[in-house]
Amino acid sequence: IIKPDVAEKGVAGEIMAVLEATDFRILGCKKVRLTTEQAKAFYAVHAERPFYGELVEFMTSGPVYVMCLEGEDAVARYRALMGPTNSDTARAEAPDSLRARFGTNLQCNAVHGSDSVENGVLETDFFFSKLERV
Ligand code: 3AN
Repeated sequence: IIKPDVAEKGVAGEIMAVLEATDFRILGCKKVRLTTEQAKAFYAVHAERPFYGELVEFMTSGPVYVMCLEGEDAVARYRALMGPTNSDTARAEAPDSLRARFGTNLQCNAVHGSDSVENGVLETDFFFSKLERV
């Protein structure tokens, strides 16, 4: 997901170009504005975390681009490409990562990625029908 902090900054194409240049195939892609209910459902795993409310508010604050990606070792490779959760940490530890380059801080960190293959399946099923993944 290209999150609301950057989705309308004109860098979505740049982020997608990085993905394609690093051997990810974009099987599905769309721009959506999540409702509160949808964002709550998507982040249900974080429901007990103290930042859940803020996270839902942030993720519904503007449009996002959601993508379904395919590639060799895609989850691990994409998480490395994203960098650490906090963009400030990312700038110190992984300056070429997407969160270092495009994000601002812990919450406004530009991009989301699934943390396991299992969650990748659940999360892409959340956004895409079979017809939309080609
Ligand atoms: P990641 O996205 O690196 O897997 P998670 O799953 O721990 O990180 O967190 C999900 C999202 O919640 C993060 N991308 C970030 O936007 C937000 N987040 C995580 N920790 C905090 C926090 N302490 N305060 C505010 N937002 C947070």
